[in-house]
Amino acid sequence: VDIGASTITRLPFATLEPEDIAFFQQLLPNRALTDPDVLASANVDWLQNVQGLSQILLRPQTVEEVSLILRHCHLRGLAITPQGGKTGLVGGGVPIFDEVIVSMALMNHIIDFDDWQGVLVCEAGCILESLMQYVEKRGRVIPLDLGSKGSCQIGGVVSTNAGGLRFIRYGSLRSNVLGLQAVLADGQVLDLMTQLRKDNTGYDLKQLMIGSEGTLGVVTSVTLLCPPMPVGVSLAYLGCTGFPGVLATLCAARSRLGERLSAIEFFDHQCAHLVHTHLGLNPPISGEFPFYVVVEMVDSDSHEDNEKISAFFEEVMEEGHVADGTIATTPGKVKTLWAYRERIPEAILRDGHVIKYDICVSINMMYDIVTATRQRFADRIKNTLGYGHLGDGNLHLNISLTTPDPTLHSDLNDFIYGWTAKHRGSVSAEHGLGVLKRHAIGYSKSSDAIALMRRLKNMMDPKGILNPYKVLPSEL
Ligand code: S2G
Ligand code: ZN
Repeated sequence: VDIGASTITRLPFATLEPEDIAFFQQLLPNRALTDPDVLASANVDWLQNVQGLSQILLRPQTVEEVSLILRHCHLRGLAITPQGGKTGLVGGGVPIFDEVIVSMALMNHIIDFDDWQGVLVCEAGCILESLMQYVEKRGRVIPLDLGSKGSCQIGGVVSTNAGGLRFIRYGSLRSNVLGLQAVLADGQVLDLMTQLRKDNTGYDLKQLMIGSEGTLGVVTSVTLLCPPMPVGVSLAYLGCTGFPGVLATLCAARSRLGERLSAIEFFDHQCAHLVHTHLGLNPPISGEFPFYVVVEMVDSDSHEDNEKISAFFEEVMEEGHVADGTIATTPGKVKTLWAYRERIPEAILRDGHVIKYDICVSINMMYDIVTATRQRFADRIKNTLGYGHLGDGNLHLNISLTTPDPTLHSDLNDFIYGWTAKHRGSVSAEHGLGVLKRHAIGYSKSSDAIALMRRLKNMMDPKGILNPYKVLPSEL
């Protein structure tokens, strides 16, 4: 099959036989689905970039069932695709051919919550937004926030090592996931569930599962450290006349707001225009600017918020970094203003066929590639958009086309990945590699590193049945 800019050939895995279906239906009564409508949805990713051919969707409810599924598939040589909320952006959560889909959706129970430490223990299929609601009732927050919170699952975001809007304050899932349980390729259950902040006994095996996108094991449960919920949240929505003003605003936020800074995002005029055009959101400030910055701060004292964020706003205005802006200090207005940033991906999807780049480079140069791409491909693309997590140097460069164009996609890959490699950046900052970006891994990792990853994969999954065609560039 042709996917993105490359062609993939099915590997010699077994094919599903009636005996396999009988086994699965006996193991999972009414939860081993072969209905074509159910499969039609399960086989395609959110961005509609990847369309698999799976003939069966399994919905286990317990880790024992996941273990027996993998044990059977391993013995038979059947490939599997673990599936969470299917909100991934690189085709990691859907089959490429007829892999058996193992959905975690029914494993959505909260197992425990330790009030003393703020540690949540839950199954992999829990939806992020429901976990947010659960812990916030207990005075805690989930240390990540994604636009897809309404449907992404904790097992999927951990397997992807997603970043999101709160990364600058709470750091990576690699530090906030304290433990996990996963089922290995042969069905063995690896129990690394711990609620301890510190455990330095041997190799940190959970880190193999975090970010490996279901290719080394199927995550079935997670233990997550949840920081205290801030009382006061306020947000500034700012218009800047140039990218130097964006960078100066970041510096001012860091020095003026310090540890209270909980998020700082930017987006360009093109993003703001599409959010207005395609989603009908009227701009919150008058006047149009080349760039916008959203700054969120949190505090334990809601009274102080207004003073702090207002002083910050006055400073960046006086310094000339910001030309206009507005401040929100009530939860409702904060949520309204976040929509201008959070819904950019949704707006872009309505602009045509979208090609997404998720790169990390030094913050001061992160917009250079947007300008360079816009100029170099002006006559071949509809819109070039730049937005992302300013504080992390994580740019989302999105290109909309009137129709898909594999040649153009390949030219864009060469140009953008080449630029990223030249500036020693990462060709995937938070979305993972999946199937769409696995061939780009060499722009950010040495051939020795990739060879070691391959040896690790072959040791953990000798038959290669776990989420094949993903993450690593080839099965050889
Ligand atoms: C973001 C969400 C997904 C996308 O908005 O920060 O990571 O479409 C993205 O890029
Ligand atoms: Zn992002």
